[in-house]
Amino acid sequence: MSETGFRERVFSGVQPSGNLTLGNYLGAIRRFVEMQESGKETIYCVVDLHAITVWQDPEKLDRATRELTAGFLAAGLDPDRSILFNQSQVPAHAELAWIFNCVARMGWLNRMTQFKDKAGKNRENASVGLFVYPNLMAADILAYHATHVPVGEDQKQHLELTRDIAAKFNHDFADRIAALGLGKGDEGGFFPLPEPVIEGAATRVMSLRDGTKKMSKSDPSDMSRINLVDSDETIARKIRKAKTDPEPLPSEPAGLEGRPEAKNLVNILAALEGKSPAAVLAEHGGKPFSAFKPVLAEAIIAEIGPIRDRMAEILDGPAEIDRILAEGAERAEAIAGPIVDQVHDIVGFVRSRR
Ligand code: AQP
Repeated sequence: MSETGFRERVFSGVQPSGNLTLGNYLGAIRRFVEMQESGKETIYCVVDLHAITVWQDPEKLDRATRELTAGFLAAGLDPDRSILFNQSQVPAHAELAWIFNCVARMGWLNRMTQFKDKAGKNRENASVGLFVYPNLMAADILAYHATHVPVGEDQKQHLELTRDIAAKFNHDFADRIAALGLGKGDEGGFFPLPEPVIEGAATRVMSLRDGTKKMSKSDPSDMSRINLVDSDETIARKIRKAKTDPEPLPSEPAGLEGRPEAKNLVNILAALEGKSPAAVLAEHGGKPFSAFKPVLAEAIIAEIGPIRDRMAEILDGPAEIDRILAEGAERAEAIAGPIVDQVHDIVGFVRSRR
């Protein structure tokens, strides 16, 4: 139990919107695996409702969902220790998201930089779902009363919005929450204010083609990212061709300022080796990229190679993947269902079917 009166619970999700990248792995999934050891309850979700905020070919979405689940399992998530499921199998997410659509303010969503980045110049043609994506993310987290959310740096703003939604709900319905005896902790709120867990040297892995852009599954250039399914040869080639500058590596982190591509490659090696960027530079400072890149490629292959091979084995048994997702969805529903029922009571909906 945390000091806020809520049970410590971890929730996070990944979209089945393409092949998992090294960014998703270092920024999120590796942290998910570590958090299994934290003693907190861990819930991890393949967020297919989020994926369809941009067009997904239905013939490919089911495969992408199973592939991502295989990626979770291959990376070390254990369905006995964590709840693993796909979002659309648990109706509580969409239901609570609607209520949050009525709590969140237009002005809050207008400030979300991810919507601006993803909608780009074509804002008028973006789906309404893409605009309210952060409300669904808040519902994902708060439907479980989750207290900790491991994410990459890019999701920080959405986490802040989740806290704002939780605080506004707690405030707007404070009297009702108290009257129903549903408040927790010193503050007496119904929802916890969840903490982002953004740690390590690779909270924002950048594109291999442009060190100022995030590495992303949906980047049109495959050379911009390392996919978890890439062969050893492909990984080595992508790192060899990764954009850099002509200078050798500096011997201290200050020397990386203004060199986004160099900084990115150093951060990736630091994350893989569990070191600080300063320690990586103490070892490799002064080397040209022609000497550094093979070391980096080898470290990536050593980490990703076994996961890729295990993923392929797991994907040979799609029925087992579906079984794990179904069982996870039932366990998830058992937590989120009663919480969303209580939200209905708080809001004032009639629940005469109970
Ligand atoms: N480049 C990154 N570095 C560190 N962490 C990252 N994450 C994503 N990219 C990086 C983290 O991975 C988790 C899952 O992300 P997501 O699938 O929900 O969506 P996203 O953040 O929009 O990731 P992508 O790869 O860019 O997907 P697309 O291209 O489909 O939009 C999150 O915790 C995220 O922070």
